Amino acid sequence: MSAASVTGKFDIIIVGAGFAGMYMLYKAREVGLSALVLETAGGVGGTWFWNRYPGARCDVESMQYSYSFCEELQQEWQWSERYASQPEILNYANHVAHKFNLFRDIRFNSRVSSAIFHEGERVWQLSTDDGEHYYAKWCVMATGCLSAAQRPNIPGLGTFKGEIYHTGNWPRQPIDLAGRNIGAIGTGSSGIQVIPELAKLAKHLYVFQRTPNFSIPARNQPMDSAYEAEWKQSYAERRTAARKMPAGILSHIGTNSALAVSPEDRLAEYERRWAAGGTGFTAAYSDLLKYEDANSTAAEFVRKKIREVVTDPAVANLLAPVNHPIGSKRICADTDYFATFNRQNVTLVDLRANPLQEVSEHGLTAGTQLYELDTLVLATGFDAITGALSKIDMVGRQALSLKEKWQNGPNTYLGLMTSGFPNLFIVTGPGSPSVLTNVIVAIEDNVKWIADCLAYLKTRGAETIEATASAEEGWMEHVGQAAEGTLYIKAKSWYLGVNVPGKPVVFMPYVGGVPTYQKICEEVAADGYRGFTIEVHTEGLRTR
Ligand code: N01
Repeated sequence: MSAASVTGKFDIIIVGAGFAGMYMLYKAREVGLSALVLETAGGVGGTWFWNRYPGARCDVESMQYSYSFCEELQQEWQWSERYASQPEILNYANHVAHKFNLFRDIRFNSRVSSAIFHEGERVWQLSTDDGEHYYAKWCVMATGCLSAAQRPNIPGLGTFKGEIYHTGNWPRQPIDLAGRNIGAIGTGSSGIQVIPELAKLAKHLYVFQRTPNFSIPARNQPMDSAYEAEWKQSYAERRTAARKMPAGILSHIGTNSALAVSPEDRLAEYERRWAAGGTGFTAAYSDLLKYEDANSTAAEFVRKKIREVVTDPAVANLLAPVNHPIGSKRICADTDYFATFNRQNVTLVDLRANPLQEVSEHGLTAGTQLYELDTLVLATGFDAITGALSKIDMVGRQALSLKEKWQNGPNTYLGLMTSGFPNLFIVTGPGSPSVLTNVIVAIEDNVKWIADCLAYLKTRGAETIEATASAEEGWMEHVGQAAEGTLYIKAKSWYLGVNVPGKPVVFMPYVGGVPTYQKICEEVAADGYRGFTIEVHTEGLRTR
């Protein structure tokens, strides 16, 4: 049956056809549920569907940034580079959707605008922008952590006569940026990837920087066939080993304190990691994200490297981050980012000294200077982790709205459910490790847990499952305490929501790491879903 001809009633509705939604659909079928996926975009891939900007690339190695649930899939797929580019990851997502026949249950171009729980019938009603209504007993929000692009509130932005592109919502059709005067705002992971590519195309590129970021060379390269073969020989074992690592990434994690080794040994280790490339740099020592004095050894090393690459000392100084510990904001991986500022056609504009005043018809004014531009690229990030959920008008029991419930910050139990919203699961929700990991590992673990839970509920004829308020309170306290013990809270980052005006400032991901989190989730399930209320319908009575 094609998605266009199905009726609006299902066992389960999944919102989002990114890596989380696709795997959830696969697992829901295994449980024997009728399922529909609703997706805003015109295709699968989630964040990799939208982030099509030049230079978009994953910073987790290809051999690891992929599904592990199917041996045949991981053996047959061939990655062409150490770090896969956006088009290749999108091809992979499409390959998976074809291989497992997922398309037939996905309805594209369907943005869910509301999700309402009807308490009497114990059913979720999901309504889309185009006026369709769908009903299901179970609902899974697979809406992604970095899927709600954040446009800055700059005076006059709407008056600009040139084109404006957001990296997180890049057009599908090719755009010609050659020979243009381009302005780029934002120097996070997206900015650091797009800026070197824009510089190659632009007549002149102006980079408007408010806060510099730490970035490590990616050292991307064509896939080494021997390396690929090594992985494929023992893929399953390697995936298991990766799940024993805090970030779910198989890597060399230093167990020493940065301060327990000699300065010479420390320097050698940083040099080795700098040469190897990639975000594993901050895993050199066990306390880099715990103590500022340990952290500053790594931060100073990177600042020195930036000063070595950038020829103009004043520009190098502006690019060297000093206002946050290295790794406390998501560390970036780049290809020639710092060297880009040696180009004649690139100018760095320091927005701290010359604050952004306005955008007008022909350009952007920072300080007192007008920069005339043809194109403006916004690499200004996302309303992360909760943004996609808060765009949906979600109403649970007793007309409780999620916006109201989360007005002081998101509350969940294990990141998987929120009390007052029965039968509604979240994949990589706030309070789970999500963005601090190889997110495909986090997705697979969450989805598998949800599918096992649904099978358990099905066997028992359960009507509802809901997190208890006390389990949720206890979990959020634990999530908060775990973050307090780290340097993550020392940076004004999107992890805390500070990049979105008016968003409550709360550290959203769980820093406990994949193994600890997964152990807790498994124990909760083994203990009959401790902390959840399960309602079973027996002979006309509902029991808990
Ligand atoms: O967003 P960001 P991103 N005026 O929030 C600036 C993942 N990702 O899209 O720091 C001027 O990090 C803002 O400045 P400041 C990855 O997890 C992964 O780059 O607020 N500037 C900052 O420089 C990443 O962390 C990959 O002072 C303004 C930038 O915009 C996450 O996505 C690739 C401004 C936003 O940086 C988000 O990264 C890409 C304003 N009004 C993304 N508003 C890979 O896998 C914002 N800024 C490699």
